[in-house]
Amino acid sequence: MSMFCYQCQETAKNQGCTIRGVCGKTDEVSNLQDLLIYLLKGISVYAVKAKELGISDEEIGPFVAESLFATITNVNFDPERIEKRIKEAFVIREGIKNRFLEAYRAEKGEDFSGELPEMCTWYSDDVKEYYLKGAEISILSTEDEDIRSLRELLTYGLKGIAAYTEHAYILEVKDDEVFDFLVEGLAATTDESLTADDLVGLVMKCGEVAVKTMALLDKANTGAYGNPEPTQINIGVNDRPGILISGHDLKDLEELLEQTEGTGVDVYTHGEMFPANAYPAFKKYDHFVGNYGNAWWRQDKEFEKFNGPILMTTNCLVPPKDSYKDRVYTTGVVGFPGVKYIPDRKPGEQKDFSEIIEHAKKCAPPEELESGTIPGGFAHEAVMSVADKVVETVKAGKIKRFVVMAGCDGRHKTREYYTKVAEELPEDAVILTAGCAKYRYNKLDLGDIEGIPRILDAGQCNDSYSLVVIAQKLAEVFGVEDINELPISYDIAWYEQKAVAVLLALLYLGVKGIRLGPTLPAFISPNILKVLVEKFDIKPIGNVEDDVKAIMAGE
Ligand code: SF4
Ligand code: SF3
Repeated sequence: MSMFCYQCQETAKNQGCTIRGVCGKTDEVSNLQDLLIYLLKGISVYAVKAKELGISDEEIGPFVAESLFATITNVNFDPERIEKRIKEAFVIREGIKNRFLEAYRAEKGEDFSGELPEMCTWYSDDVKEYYLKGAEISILSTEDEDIRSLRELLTYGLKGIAAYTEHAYILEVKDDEVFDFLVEGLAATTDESLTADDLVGLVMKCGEVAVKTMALLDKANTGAYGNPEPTQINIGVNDRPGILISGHDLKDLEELLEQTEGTGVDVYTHGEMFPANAYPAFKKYDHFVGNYGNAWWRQDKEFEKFNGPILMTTNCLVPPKDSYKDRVYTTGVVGFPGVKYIPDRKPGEQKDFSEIIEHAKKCAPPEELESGTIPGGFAHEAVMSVADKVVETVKAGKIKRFVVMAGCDGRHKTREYYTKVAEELPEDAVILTAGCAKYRYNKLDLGDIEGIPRILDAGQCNDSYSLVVIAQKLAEVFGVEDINELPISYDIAWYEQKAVAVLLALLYLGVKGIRLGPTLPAFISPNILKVLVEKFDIKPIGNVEDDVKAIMAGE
């Protein structure tokens, strides 16, 4: 075994990737990422201790968030970029260590002599050692299967929170309590004295902070770009060259749209950038044509046909084929060896997209994949503006059930389940969705109920908060105290770690009876699964017919 990773739904044999990631991550990168997380934990141990003495370091929260984000599935495959982060982590760790030791001496009148875990002290400037150390301190070095399971569940939840908080931070919205929890949670994973119950408590707190972070991001996005509006989004193409932008970063899109205006180059979204087409701030651009293609995992075929350059702002990047690799650009936390990188914005300036724009001008227009429009833009504000009508329709028995089918899409054939559920649900059921899971059914013509579309798409996985707001609002208007009394069922598809954060958020809010698929996470041990089943009645997806029946019966 040369690596170990089981953080995503597509992990090998639903047990763990041990030689090379199914996602394409090499053992080298996997071990470097493990070492990076190890050092983030070392930083966090010092940060928690320093905070007890009233010391904080503004640099740590954003660095930890960005670094965790870089380790999410399909974000960064570039060993050099991870090595660079490891070196930065040593510097940051040294800084907080010294400040802590100084403050300790000042307060106690003596030097700190307590024990520290090895992630606080291990150092090397030899890159070859990084690889070896990463392999040595792998996830499997925690021997107790249940403790390992809880530590990883917490870590993956933190990765999801890190991504959301990073997106908000880019839009200059932050909450120090979220940054504090990132370090509190990471430090807790090093604490050998914590029991499984303690860790379950922290996992629940992770859900609480995930709700808070998603609310923060919602505020950041709507504050900057307005509330998404119900929009028929074009899925066809124009006859001019274009740039395809994917991932979740709206700030990158904003600046790209501004810089491409009047250049003769169009802009299209791919994958999780699709919902951007419903924001008033972006809709105003005539050269913002619409969405091209489907969910992330189909990019190898679709990028080939797009003909123009592609900008990957976050996950999910699939190792690019040679046929279009020279047209792929990464930015932010994304990286891939041999692929061009657009550096971060300097303070007070925009990112410089001139190279990708010039590249686009030399390319042929995109090949048409499909034509027509599909609806988007049903975030909380839009749904709430028709709340009266929704309530009326439910009370009249014309809507029997809402089915939350949010989450991720992925390659597994078993995900056809979600298409079939969407098709099989009776005509009085409405699907609430967010995330790239929607691509399994958002091009089906499911019609509407009294003008309310049967698929209400709240946006990116980052916008799952909208679904929480909608559920809470429905609870209010129906006068129910317990969210589980609402006619809402949850049939969630997961793939990467942001979905883990969303799942923990739902558990924290007390949602019971969630169906999770296409497989349960490999990192959940049998005992921890038992806890989740007992406390929250979580269940794996079953067959379509039985599940649809059970969902409609509120089971
Ligand atoms: Fe395997 Fe998923 Fe980890 Fe990639 S992210 S190495 S596919 S478990
Ligand atoms: Fe999709 Fe990667 Fe998760 Fe944002 S783009 S939902 S998988």
